[in-house]
Amino acid sequence: MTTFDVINPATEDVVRSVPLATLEEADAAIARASAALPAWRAVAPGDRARLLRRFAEAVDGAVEELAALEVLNAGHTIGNARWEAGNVRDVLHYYSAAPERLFGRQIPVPGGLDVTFHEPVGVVGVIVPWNFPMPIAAWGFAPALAAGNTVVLKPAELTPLTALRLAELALEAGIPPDVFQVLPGAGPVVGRRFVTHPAVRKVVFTGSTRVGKQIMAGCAEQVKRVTLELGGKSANIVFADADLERAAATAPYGVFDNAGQDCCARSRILVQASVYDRFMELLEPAVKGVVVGAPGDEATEMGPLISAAHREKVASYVPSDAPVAFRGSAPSGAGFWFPPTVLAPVAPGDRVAVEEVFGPVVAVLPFAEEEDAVRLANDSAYGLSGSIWTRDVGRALRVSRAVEAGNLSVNSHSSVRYWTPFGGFKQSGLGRELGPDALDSFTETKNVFIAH
Ligand code: TXE
Repeated sequence: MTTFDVINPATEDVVRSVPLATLEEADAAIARASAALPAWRAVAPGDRARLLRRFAEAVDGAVEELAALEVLNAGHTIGNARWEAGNVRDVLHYYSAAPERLFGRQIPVPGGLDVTFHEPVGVVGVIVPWNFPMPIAAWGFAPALAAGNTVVLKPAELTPLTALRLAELALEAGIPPDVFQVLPGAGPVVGRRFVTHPAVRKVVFTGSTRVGKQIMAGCAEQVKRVTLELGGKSANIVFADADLERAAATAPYGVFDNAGQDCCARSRILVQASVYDRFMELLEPAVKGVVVGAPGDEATEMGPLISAAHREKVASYVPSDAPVAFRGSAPSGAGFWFPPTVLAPVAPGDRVAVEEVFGPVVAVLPFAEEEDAVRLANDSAYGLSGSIWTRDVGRALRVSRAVEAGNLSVNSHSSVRYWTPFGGFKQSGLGRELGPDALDSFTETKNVFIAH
C-alpha cells in the first residue's frame, strides 16, 4: 500500500500517514457512487434537504475540531481555519434549500404541455487543491449533493485530513453510504481517473492552470461537464482619490492572507503615481506589522507556506537583485516560513508581475491615468479577482466594468460570499461556483413535451 506522510508545515513533523488510493480503488469508488445514484436522486426533496441540514449541523458541532485539524495540516491561522469550517457549514445550509426549489418551467407551446426538469448530472468527481481544503471541497460537494448527484472527492495529497473528517460527519448525519466518498490519492492516478472514467459525468477542478488545461482536454474526449477554478494574478487598484489610509492598511490582507496561497490574492498593487510615495509610506508599517508565527496562536495573522518545495518556488520570485522595498518578519528554524515581501516599483513585463506566485510576495506598479490602470490590470492571462479603491462612484463603476475578472470588490478585498457566483475570466477558469449559478452546473435541463 502506498502512503503519504502528511506534514505539519509549521513544524515539519509528520502528523499522520494516509494511504493513497490505487486506480482499482478509484474505479471501485466510482462504481459505488454509480450504484448509489438511483436511490439518492429518488430521495424526496424535503428529505434530501433535511439530510443536508443535518450534515451542516454536524459540521457546526465540529467547527473547532475541523479548524484545529486544518491548523495542523495546512498551517492555516486558527482564525482563518474557523472561518473555513464555518463556511462549509454555511454552504451546506445554503444549498439545503435547493432540493425543494429546483423549479422547472412550463413553457407555452402549441399542441400540448411542455415542461422542463433539472435532472442530476450523475456521478461528480471533485478535485481539491491544498490551499483551502475545506471550503473548496464544500463548494463542489454541497451543490452537487443538493441537486441529486453522488460525489467522489479527491483531496490534495498534502492536505487530506479535513476532507476525511467531513466524509465521516456526512455519514454520522445520515447521508447514505457511497453518496459522498472521499478518496485521498495522487492527482495523475485518482484525479485523472475522474476525467477518463465514463461513469463520472462531471469534473470539478480547482488547482493550477497547467493541470486545469489537461483536465479540460481530457474531459473533451467524452464531452464531460467540467468546472475549472484556476490561478490568478489579481490587481488591487488604488486611485489617488481613495481613502489611502484604509487602502494601505488592508492591502496586506488582500495579498498575504493564507500566506498568499489564495487564487484571489491581490498580488499586483497598481498605485496612481501621484500618491505612490504616500501610499508606500502607509503600506510599510502595515506590512511590517503582520504577525507571522505559530498558526494555532489566536494573535497570528499569517502562518507558514505549505511545503519546502513550494517555499523554494516562492523564493525564486525574490532573487538577490529583486527590488525589495520592505519585508515583514518570519520565524526561523523548523517550518516553511517566508516573510511578507513587497517588491517596488516593478515593471509590467517582469516575471513577478506576470506569474502567479502563490506566496506572500506582492509587486507594486505605478500608473498614470484611469485607462492605464485598466490596461495594466487586464495585461494578464488570468482574470479572477481584483479590488478598486476610489471615492468616485462613477470611476468605481467604469473600472469594475472594464476589468476582465470574475470577482471584483470596490473599497474591499472580499472575494467570496457563498450567496454570489465565484469564478474566473480567461485562463482563471470556466464556469461559476457558489450562489444560484452553481446549481445549474450540477444539473441537466430536460425538456418534456406531452401531446394533447
Ligand atoms: O497544483 P495542482 P499544485 C497554483 C499555484 C501553485 C501551483 C501548483 O500557483 O503554486 O498551482 O500547485 C490534482 N489529473 N494553484 O501543484 O497540481 C492534485 O492532486 C487530475 C492555484 O498543488 O494543479 C490536487 O488535488 N488531477 C490554485 C489538485 O489537482 C490532478 C490552487 C491541484 O493540484 C492531476 C492550487 C492530474 N493530472 C494551486 N495532477 C488556485 N487557483 O486556488 C494534479 N492533480
